[in-house]
Amino acid sequence: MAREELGGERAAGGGLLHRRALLRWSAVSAAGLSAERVMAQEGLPASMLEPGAPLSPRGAPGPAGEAIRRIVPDLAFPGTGSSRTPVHLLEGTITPNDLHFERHHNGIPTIDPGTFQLLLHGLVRRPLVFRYEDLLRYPRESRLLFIECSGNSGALSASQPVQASAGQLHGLVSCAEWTGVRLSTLLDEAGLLPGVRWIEAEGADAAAMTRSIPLSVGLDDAMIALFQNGEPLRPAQGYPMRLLLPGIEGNASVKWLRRLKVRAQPVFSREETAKYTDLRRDGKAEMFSLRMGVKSVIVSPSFGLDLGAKGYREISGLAWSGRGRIRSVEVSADGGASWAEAALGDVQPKALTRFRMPWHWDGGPAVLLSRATDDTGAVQPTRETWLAKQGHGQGYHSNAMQSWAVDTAGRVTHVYA
Ligand SMILES: Nc1nc2c(c(=O)[nH]1)N[C@H]1C(S)=C(S)[C@@H](COP(=O)(O)O)O[C@H]1N2
Ligand SMILES: [Mo]
Repeated sequence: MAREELGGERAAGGGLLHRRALLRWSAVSAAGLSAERVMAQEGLPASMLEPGAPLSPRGAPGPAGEAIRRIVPDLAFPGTGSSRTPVHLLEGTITPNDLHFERHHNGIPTIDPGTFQLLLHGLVRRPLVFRYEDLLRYPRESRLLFIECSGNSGALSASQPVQASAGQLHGLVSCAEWTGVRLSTLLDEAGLLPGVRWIEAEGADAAAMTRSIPLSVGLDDAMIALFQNGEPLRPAQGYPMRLLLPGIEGNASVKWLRRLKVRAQPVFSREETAKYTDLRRDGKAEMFSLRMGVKSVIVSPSFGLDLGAKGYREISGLAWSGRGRIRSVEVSADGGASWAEAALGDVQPKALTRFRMPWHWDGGPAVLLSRATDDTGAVQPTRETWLAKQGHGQGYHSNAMQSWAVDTAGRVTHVYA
């Protein structure tokens, strides 16, 4: 363990340091060995004494990577449910494809891209049919975008804080570089007729997932995604093609997309009436509350990732907004009494943003919280504010602030601050 000297000024209570704090790490290890003595005492490591492993056509994670797994529940119908991204075990903002969360309503269909077709019909001048290979010939764009299930963080509506990892609580969000064809390009080609307001999207899975998308969303930045982090979509993510609606609740990004019907009215399908609506206090339900709110979560430290020795640590987490870019993330180490602004990594609209906050843990109890603001000025609500709008038992679209308590032993638990 290296010793550090704090060159940065305190930015808020509980040991938060300025986000540009300069830390001067001492070059002396805990055992008091200097680098020269280590070099002199130990010969070359075994890895330098024989040739390494051969090349391979497809790489595999090393032991540390292999241990990072999606959180998969035990289900009666294993194809129907969701697996979560272990956000607390990952760094940066990009979710590796084999760790992207999954939400399937009736399993992953097997689809032959050679015969698969996307139909575009309804209130258009020319109905069109696209084969996969046709779409591959259209102009493409690539964008870093998150997908978040509107059921994500639903556990925050429980009366007692659920003791679970950040991945278990918030892992129905992932972020990838998606490449595909703008939906507006295809709509332009088909030619919209007057009176068009909605687009019905239907998946080719056994759930026949069907959603109505407002035309404004379809004409804005909606994409037919074909590639995910550089490779063709994974079957779990909708291969050969999916709708991808930046910033919109994940459910509407219909996977295995087989049909788009341009309409004057919404379909009022099961997934936009019985499900994915927001029951309010007055007993009415909001429908088509599609845009995901501004949100942040601290993933390190978090439940299951206890603190070791006191001293310097980085508090780090993820922030995102369905409305655009993250403008700022504030962090508190004293349960919300004082706040300091975190440093932000690369900030892209409707994508995950990494935030980092230097912290000197003095070994005392602390309550960690984060609060994001997006570029529309929207601020992440407290849990109380968020709950005040929800009808009984509602958990969709939870973007409330979440707190972790740290005790003197460094143990991290979920608390309602
Ligand atoms: N055809 C189809 N599309 C679908 C679903 C589905 O079950 N079938 N699930 C939806 C839900 S609820 C979510 S949150 C996202 C999840 O996308 P992912 O599995 O790629 O993470 O896909 C959406 N698209
Ligand atoms: Mo979802």
